[in-house]
Amino acid sequence: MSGEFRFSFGPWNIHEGADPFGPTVRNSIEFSKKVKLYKQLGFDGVQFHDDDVVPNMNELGAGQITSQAKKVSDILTGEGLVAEFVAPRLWEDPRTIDGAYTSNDAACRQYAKDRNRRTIDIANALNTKLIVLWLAREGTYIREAKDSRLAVERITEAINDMLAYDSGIKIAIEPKPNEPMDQAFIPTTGHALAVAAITDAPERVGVNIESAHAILAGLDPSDEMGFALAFNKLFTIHLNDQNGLKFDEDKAFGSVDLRRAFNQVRILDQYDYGRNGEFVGLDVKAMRTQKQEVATKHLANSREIFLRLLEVVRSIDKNKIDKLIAKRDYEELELFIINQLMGK
Ligand code: XLS
Ligand code: MG
Repeated sequence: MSGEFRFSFGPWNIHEGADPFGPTVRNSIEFSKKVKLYKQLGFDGVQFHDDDVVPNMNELGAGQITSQAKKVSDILTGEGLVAEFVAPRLWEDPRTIDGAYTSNDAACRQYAKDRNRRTIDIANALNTKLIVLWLAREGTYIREAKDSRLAVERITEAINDMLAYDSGIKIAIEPKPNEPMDQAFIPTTGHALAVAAITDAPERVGVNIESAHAILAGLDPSDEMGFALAFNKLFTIHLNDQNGLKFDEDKAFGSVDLRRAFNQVRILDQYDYGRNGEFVGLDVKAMRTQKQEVATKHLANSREIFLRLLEVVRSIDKNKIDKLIAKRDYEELELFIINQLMGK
């Protein structure tokens, strides 16, 4: 048994380098140029935010949005690429300042639902049935600002609205414990799957597990993946790395903790990830220090590290692991794993 791995990333992963304390340091690359880099870097799938596909979508009607999205679909086909998913960007518009689905303002909540529907239209135009929901502002800066029970009901209601709008779509909730909010309502895989269970179509709601988000929640990403796999809910993944509990760093996969990365690759391979068409998605950012001409290395490098770890995973003597587990000699097992990672 083994996984089958195809890789994807989003156009936002080729980034100008701005951070909250400084402006851009690299020129923007237009989508028509970015799209040409995918195959060169070893990728087959494109992840999208809705407005990566139709930038001015809030000014257009449904029909116009669909026809613009179809043009992007043709570009992908021309490059031999497929769209992996579309995610509604519900954190930049003035109507999402206080959250989208959990905003205290009914008109803003309605805006978010309407926007979801257009996101689904775009997904259909791109021939993908997967919608990712990163619930960016569904949380609080101060505890008293929102009712946490009502918030979960509102998130569920928004998801139900999407499920009813299109009976073919699947939704992958991407949990994250904080940033931009102080506290998020759906911080972990367990929370996301609990919400999935109370929706109108639980079998169509799963998760997108991002390594850095699990780490920010103090959890091990491979255990989060195992949890989702136990429920058949690992619809997609966002691999990256994270150095401790700080802002979301989106570092290259495996660049901080190789063993933690090894365990993610291991569980994915062990449980045949990708055999139902799932992608190995990356959500990585180039360091701000990277110059323009080398600002895509983080993508190719993350993929290379994944594939190198896959070789390590597949070359490991499983009998040896089983024997050490049977003897309960975990110190020896630890040294064995570390030696494998050190190429010994
Ligand atoms: C941010 C998220 C975002 C999603 C897509 O932390 O990772 O990039 O993956 O909306
Ligand atoms: Mg992500």
